[in-house]
Amino acid sequence: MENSLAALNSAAYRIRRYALRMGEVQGQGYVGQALGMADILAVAYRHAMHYRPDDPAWEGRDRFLLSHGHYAIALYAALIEAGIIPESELETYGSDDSRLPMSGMATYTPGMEMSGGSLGQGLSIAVGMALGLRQKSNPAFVYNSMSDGELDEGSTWEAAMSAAHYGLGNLITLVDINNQQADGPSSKILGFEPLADKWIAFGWFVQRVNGNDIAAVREAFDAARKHPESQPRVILFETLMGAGVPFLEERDKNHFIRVEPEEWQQAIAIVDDNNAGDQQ
Ligand SMILES: Cc1ncc(C[n+]2csc(CCOP(=O)(O)OP(=O)(O)O)c2C)c(N)n1
Ligand SMILES: [Mg+2]
Repeated sequence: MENSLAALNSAAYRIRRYALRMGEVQGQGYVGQALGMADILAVAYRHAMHYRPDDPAWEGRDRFLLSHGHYAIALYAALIEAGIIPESELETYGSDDSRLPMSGMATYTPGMEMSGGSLGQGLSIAVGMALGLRQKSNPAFVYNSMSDGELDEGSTWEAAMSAAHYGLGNLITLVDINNQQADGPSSKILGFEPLADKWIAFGWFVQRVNGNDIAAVREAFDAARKHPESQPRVILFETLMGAGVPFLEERDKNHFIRVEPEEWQQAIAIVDDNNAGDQQ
């Protein structure tokens, strides 16, 4: 699916809006991550990935693994944008019997390819899936979305090494470098730089871009898909938690957001205004 930058910007706007509404429904949530990744998810679901909204289990689909299961709100917003989940369902977010629980669960939600919660698992699962697809001559890509906190997990690097060993050109990893995790800035908790050099040394095709610049994000997805070598690909996205809502961007601690009840509507009004400005 090819889309103009204007169409991708409006998709990112809607993803932000859906995520904020889910935050409002529960009064709290991992909304900063969803705002930070909205541009990446818009490009993934409106430009890069192949899927059938009315048949989410279609064998030819590209797989999107949410390794950072606590980002579920971000993926639900993208799945609504993709037409896989109806918009009305966001009103059920986090409630009993909802298909949209607080952490990603593969058995609950169409389009959720793995159950999350325990960090550092996605890349290993993605390696297995990519090997399986190759075995079946299925040309689909596996996208593994992970957080910078997951760089602290040894399993991530074991999987990175095996992906290169097996020459998995059908595997694309997206790393959300928001430089935050539960206990503070990721780079202070466990330094990960020079990050591009590390992935290169592990045998990957590496790009590092601003994850909130939708044109750069689109270019990076295209280059990752078209890269001619049989090697796995990683895109290191630098993102801003809370992107698009200045009073959320500026908070010190954004890992889990709980704001005053009226502030959700204020945040929605800000993204609505930005979107209206973009359209003029
Ligand atoms: C294996 C594992 N260890 C610890 C946790 C607890 N935990 C939940 S979210 C989180 C922060 C991880 O960093 P990141 O995903 O970068 O945080 P964010 O960017 O969302 O603030 C941690 C440590 C977990 N879910 N799984
Ligand atoms: Mg982080």
